[in-house]
Amino acid sequence: MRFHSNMATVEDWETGKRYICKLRGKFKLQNIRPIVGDIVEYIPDSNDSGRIESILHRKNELKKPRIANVDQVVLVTTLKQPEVSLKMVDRFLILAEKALLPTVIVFNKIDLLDSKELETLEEISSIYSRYYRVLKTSVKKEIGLEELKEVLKDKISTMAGLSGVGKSSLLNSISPGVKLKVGELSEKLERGKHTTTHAELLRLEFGGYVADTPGFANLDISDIKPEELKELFPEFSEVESCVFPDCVHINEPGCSVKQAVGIFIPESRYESYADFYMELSENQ
Ligand SMILES: Nc1nc2c(ncn2[C@@H]2O[C@H](COP(=O)(O)OP(=O)(O)OP(=O)(O)O)[C@@H](O)[C@H]2O)c(=O)[nH]1
Ligand SMILES: [Mg+2]
Ligand SMILES: [Zn+2]
Repeated sequence: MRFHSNMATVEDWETGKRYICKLRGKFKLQNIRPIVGDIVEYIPDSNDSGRIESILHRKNELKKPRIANVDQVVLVTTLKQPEVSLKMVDRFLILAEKALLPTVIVFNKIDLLDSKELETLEEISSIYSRYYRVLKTSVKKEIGLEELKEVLKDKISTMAGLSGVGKSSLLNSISPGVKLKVGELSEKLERGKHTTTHAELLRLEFGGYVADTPGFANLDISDIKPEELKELFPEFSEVESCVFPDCVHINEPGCSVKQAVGIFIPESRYESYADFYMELSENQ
């Protein structure tokens, strides 16, 4: 469930009882470490302490936030306070696609938007809504919270998103018992202050688990191969085949993806693709 000063809080699968567990010395020797979300075998040694013996195979794993075995990711983002770029959203989405994790995109703080900005939000959400479930929420005005509960109910989920977008605030408002710490934004930069410092799985009163996680400032995509990138944009799979079967959709003639930009493929999504492709090719 969480780590605290090198001890892990383990929740028993059958009884729901929690144990503060030491890790086995051999984990350190083998350079392995359990992470939040891991399913482990443990031996209780007294009422509420014990020792983790082994870590079971992870069905999936994300690096940022660091978590294992979730059913889905809730990516929280904002147009204002902080202003999160679509490129950052797209960066996260390719990492989630690579981890084969379904992602729900939550645009939070919609109470801060005027009518013009709300129109912009509609346009942006239509970029994503064909392939991802999109929610619009406000903690302040209690908008979209029932829908978020429905998304989380009876699943194991993780929150993800930049610092200050309202991940902890959203969880406090749908499950008040969790009492998570929330932080102001820094005034000048309108950036979050990394209030949540550790990932922690929380049990939801209405069923399911969700991890609150520290906000990230950047996302490393360098583990992705340039040729593999096109597979991580679901909209590309809908267009006809390009003339060259190994087309990477950058400069090739007869490229169906490029022809579909602005029609089936939103421009900002293709721009992210081309940018990431360059970045990954340069790294290579
Ligand atoms: N206006 C408005 N402010 C919000 C909303 N949700 C959260 N906030 C504010 O945004 C600030 C940051 O919220 P947090 O919940 O701490 O953000 P976080 O994503 O958990 O941030 P980290 O833990 O640093 O990653 C707080 O001052 C919240 O009160 C919202 O819907 N509307
Ligand atoms: Mg937080
Ligand atoms: Zn192509």
